[in-house]
Amino acid sequence: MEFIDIFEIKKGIKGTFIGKNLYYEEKVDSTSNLARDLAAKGAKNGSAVIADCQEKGRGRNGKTWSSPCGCNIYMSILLKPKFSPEIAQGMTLIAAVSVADSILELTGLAPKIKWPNDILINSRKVSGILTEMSTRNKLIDHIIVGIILNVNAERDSFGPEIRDIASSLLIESGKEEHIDRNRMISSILNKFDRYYEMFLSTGLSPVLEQYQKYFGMMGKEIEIKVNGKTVKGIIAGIDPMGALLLKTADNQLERVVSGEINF
Ligand code: BT5
Repeated sequence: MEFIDIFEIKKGIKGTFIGKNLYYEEKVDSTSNLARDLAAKGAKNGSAVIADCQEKGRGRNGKTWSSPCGCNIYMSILLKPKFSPEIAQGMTLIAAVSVADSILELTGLAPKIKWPNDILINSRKVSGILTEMSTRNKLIDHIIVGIILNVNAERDSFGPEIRDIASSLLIESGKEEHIDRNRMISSILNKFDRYYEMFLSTGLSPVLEQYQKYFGMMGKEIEIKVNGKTVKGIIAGIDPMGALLLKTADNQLERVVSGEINF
């Protein structure tokens, strides 16, 4: 087993903003909850909260996220931006390309992004992102970008309900040698730092360009649940705000901001 070593992670941080302040706890209920508490106590914009395991890791819409100890990355990045709440969802895309780039660079595996927040390898989920926003008077108070990456999890660490759909970098690499989580964390934070700077200066387009490289879903026929209603269509792209564009049967272009895709 390899350990999370905050000094190693710090050594690998190249950016000047994201991850400059790091918080590490061995066990938490959820790194995103801890990030929220730290935000209330004045933690700095760009801080990252990392844990070795989570007792109540959560996904979207109250779904749970199994978070065993000693093998994966559970991390939340705190942002206190001045941009408008409508573009906050772009943070999910920034996190997705940061994770996908890091996987490709450090392991040579071929990640695919399933819009909006899943990263798959060989059609199995290895990573998920949960972006949560808190607003005050219609302005953003803070955003917490929660990132999980299954790095060295073994197949039997996944419960039966996810064993067929989940995987880890170690499993997909087919190797025995564990992947260094510290290097992976620094890499994700460095890439997030770079893409976030680009986003602040030129908007989401450079991020989207990179996102398209990993987006294996163009032209696919899908069903998606939007506010309890099922919408069917062919994926036509992603717009400059990060929303999914669907061509429906009556040839309309429908813009979907969030939802769960079924093929
Ligand atoms: C996500 O939710 O994919 C976002 C998960 C974000 C978790 C991070 S960890 C750090 C931070 N702290 C938190 O408390 N949360 C964030 P969603 O798209 O709703 O996907 C949830 C689904 O993923 C579940 O219903 C399962 O099908 C599947 N799943 C659960 N555990 C998994 C695992 N260990 N590996 C792969 N898939 C899993």
